[in-house]
Amino acid sequence: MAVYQATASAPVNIACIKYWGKRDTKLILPTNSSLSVTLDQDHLRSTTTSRADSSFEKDRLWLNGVEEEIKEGGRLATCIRELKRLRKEVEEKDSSLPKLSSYAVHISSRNNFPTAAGLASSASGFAALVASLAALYQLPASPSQLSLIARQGSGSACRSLFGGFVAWEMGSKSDGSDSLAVEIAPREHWPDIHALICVVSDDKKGTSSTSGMQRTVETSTLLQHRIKYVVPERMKAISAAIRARDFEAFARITMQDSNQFHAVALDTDPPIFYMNDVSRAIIALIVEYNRVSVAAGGKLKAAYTYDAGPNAVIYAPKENLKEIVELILNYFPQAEPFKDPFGLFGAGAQG
Ligand code: 2P0
Repeated sequence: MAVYQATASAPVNIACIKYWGKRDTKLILPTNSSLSVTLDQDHLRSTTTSRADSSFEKDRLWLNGVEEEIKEGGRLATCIRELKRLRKEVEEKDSSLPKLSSYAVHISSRNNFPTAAGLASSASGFAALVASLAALYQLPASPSQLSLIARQGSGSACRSLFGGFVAWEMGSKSDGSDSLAVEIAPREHWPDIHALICVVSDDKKGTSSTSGMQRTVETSTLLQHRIKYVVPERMKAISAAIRARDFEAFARITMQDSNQFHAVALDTDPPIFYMNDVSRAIIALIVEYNRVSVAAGGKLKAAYTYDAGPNAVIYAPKENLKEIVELILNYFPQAEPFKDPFGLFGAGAQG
C-alpha cells in the first residue's frame, strides 16, 4: 500500500523591520510591512512530517512529541484547510491522482530550540508545517503563494518560507491576497553577515505577541506615527542597503527599528516590557563598541535587535564576530563553556 508522507524543515527568521500590529486579526493582515533575515544555521529550525492516510479519523498534531488540539476555526485548522483546498484543485485537474484532500492528516513537528522564548518558534513552526503539507500534496505553489497560507498560521511565519533577506509586504486588499512574502536577496548575495544570538533567558515570555500587539493597536498613538511615517521609508532604505551590501546603513536602520518597536510596546496601555537589564546592558555594549570604532574613523561594526523577549540578536560582518563574542563573554561570563558554531576560536574551542 502506498504511504503518503513528507518532511520539511524551516528556520527561524529575525526581523530588522518589525511586524507589530494587525489590521485584520482573523486573516492576519499587518498594519505595516516588515523585513527579516532567515537564519541558515542548523540550530534554530522546525522540522515537520505530515502523513495522509485513508484510515486516519481526524487531523492530529504533535508538537515536540506532545499532542496539541487542532481547534475548529483556529490557525492550525485554517492552514490545513487551505492546503487541502489547493490539493483538491490539483486533484480536479488530474483525476489519476490519489484523493489525499479527503484523507485526514497526522502532523508531527519538532523544534531544536526552546519554544516561546522569544526566538520565533511560531515562525519556523508554521513555515515548516505549510512546507511539509505542500510537499505531501505536491502542490505547484511558489514560496510566495505558500506564504499567504503560512501568514494565517502566524504572521512572521510567512517570511520563513524564503532563505536570505525577506520582506513581508503588508498589501492593501481586504481579502489578504497581496499580503505575502517576497525575497529581497538570497543568502548568497551577502554571506558575510552573521547573526549572533545571545540567550538572556529561555523562559516563556510574559506577554504573547498576539495579545501584546493587539493591545498596542488599540492604545498606542506612537504606533500610528510609526505605521504612517516611519516604516514605509525604512522598508525602502533597508532594502537598498541590503542590495548594496551597505552594513553601515543596514545596522543603523536595524537598531532604530528595534528601538522603536520597544518604544511602541512601552507606549501600550498597560505598558509591555520585553527587554530586561541584561538586554539593555548588551545594547550599551554594542553602542560603545560602535562609538569607539567610529571615533577612530571606522564604521559601525555590529547591530543589535530584540524581538518580543529579552534575547539579543547581533548582526555583524564575520570579521567582527570573534571580537564581539569576546566582548560579551568578558562582561557576561558564562556558567557553561561557549559553543563555537562559527569556528572563531580555533580547533581547541567547543564545537
Ligand atoms: C517580527 N515579532 O517581525 C516581530 C518582532 C515579534 C517582534 O512577528 O499573532 O508570533 O502569530 O501573527 O508572528 C511576533 O509575532 O504573531 C513577531 P502572530 P507573531 O518578527
